[in-house]
Amino acid sequence: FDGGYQWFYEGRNGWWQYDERTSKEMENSYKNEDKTIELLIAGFLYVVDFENMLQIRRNDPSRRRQIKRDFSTISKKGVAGIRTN
Ligand code: V3L
Repeated sequence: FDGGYQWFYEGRNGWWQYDERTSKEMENSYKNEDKTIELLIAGFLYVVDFENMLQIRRNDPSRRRQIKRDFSTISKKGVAGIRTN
């Protein structure tokens, strides 16, 4: 979307792009300067912490991943667990 930016979460040795719907939700919250939002992903609730740029599983905060907002053209593993390269 906007300016060619997308949202990404950390994988084992690279970045995964968030699915389209979630990315849009994150972009809206980011623009709104929200500090956190909650996401439902594959049956789990996650908190996105925009101040620390982390995604944290609500019922197990040890499960955390770095996130970033970057150009949609960066090298990535795929989208939401679906490999594209
Ligand atoms: N979108 C989709 N699936 C997610 C997301 C998300 N934002 N966050 C976690 N999961 P955890 P490699 C990832 C999945 O953080 O080989 C990738 O999408 C997560 O999937 O412990 O390590 C790949 O499918 C994981 O399966 O709560 O790069 C897979 O890992 C599960 O939720 C392997 O990627 C638990 O994640």
